[in-house]
Amino acid sequence: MNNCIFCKIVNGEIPCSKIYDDELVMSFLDVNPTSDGHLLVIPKEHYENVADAPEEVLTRISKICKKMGLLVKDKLGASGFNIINASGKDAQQSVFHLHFHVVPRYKNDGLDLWFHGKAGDKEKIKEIKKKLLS
Ligand code: DGP
Repeated sequence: MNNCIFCKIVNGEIPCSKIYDDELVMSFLDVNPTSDGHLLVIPKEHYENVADAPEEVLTRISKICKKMGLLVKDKLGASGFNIINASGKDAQQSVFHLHFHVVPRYKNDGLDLWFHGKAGDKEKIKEIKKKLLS
């Protein structure tokens, strides 16, 4: 893909702090880290997001996300990690080359990356279920 920043990273046209590389997948440090060791895991082929990526690519990415999560626990002393993906502009995706964030978490790191949902309307949930199963 012309002009895709992550394709340029894959092709070595722009530098990155590479941590993992195989024939399908790469992982490198995010330039705008949310925590120490924040990594991105991407396919080498260009896919826009989860919606257009083949299942075998997603399977490999998920294995490497686990590997990277275990790496930050082992090497950086993270006590946990979040694996986060944005698929689509309205889901806050900003780089349109599929990627998963592996965000290391540390005891008392003060980050709050989780949902703060409130109890949903039961009728609406029923309607949505009907639509999804229709
Ligand atoms: P998202 O909102 O999920 O599309 O996040 C894209 C991430 O990509 C964001 O955390 C910053 C990171 N990023 C953007 N450009 C570069 C780059 O050139 N190099 C690296 N290492 N990360 C980048």
